[in-house]
Amino acid sequence: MQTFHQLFDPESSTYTYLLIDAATRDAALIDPVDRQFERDLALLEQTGVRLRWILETHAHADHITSAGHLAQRTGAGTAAPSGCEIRPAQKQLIDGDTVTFGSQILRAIHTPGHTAGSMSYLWEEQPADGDAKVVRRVFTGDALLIDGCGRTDFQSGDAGTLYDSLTRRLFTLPDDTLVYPAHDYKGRTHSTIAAERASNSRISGRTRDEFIDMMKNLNLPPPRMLAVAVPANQQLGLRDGERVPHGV
Ligand SMILES: N[C@@H](CCC(=O)N[C@@H](CS)C(=O)NCC(=O)O)C(=O)O
Ligand SMILES: [Fe+2]
Repeated sequence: MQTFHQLFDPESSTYTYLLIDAATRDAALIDPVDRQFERDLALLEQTGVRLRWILETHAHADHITSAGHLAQRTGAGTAAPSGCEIRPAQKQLIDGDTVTFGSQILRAIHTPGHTAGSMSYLWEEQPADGDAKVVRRVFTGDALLIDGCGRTDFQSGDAGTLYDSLTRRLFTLPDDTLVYPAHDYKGRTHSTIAAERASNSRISGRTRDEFIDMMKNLNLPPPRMLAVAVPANQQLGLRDGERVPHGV
């Protein structure tokens, strides 16, 4: 069966990822978007999986998550970086924590800089057939984007910290690690650590100070939903009085 699905929300250019353990049909979902709720439920039904965990890479500033409502509907657990103040999430992740679904393991790598809490998640997919090759994917949220990186000019952003996360944590992963970001604004789906280390136009060839200077001068307009999205996402998209199950 297909064990990996990459889904796209065109309005915010957000990628959502469904990861499946073929042996047990247990699954994990990363960064779901509220307006894609029905699409995601349909995919869960169509694939016949049991959703174990819904994970957030950070408190997004540009769209609202469906994590809370999907957890209510499916009974899945919710996991979020401990530094993101996403209080209703059942599992508050710190660096090195793991989340399991079937025989698969997702490992949290703290990659602050876009926001202080931001996490990347490493999945070394264990094949159902013991002889097949392990596929290594890292879900980088808005820390590392394809030929780019998350901005550092709002929330708890810090360019120097992002530089350290990129160069010391992500670029030290094996070359063939596939990079799957939370957004791409140009239709690209994925990259590799080797390619980003060699030619990411924001980072490669820049010293830490040069990177900080360049990030200070990006002058990007704020995301349209910034003021609404961050507080909503810190509640997993739940409204007053709504709760998520703590069942896993
Ligand atoms: N135009 C988008 C802004 C998107 C945006 O700022 N995205 C953030 C992620 S939350 C980012 O880090 N972008 C990196 C960049 O544009 O270089 C909106 O209004 O939502
Ligand atoms: Fe973001």
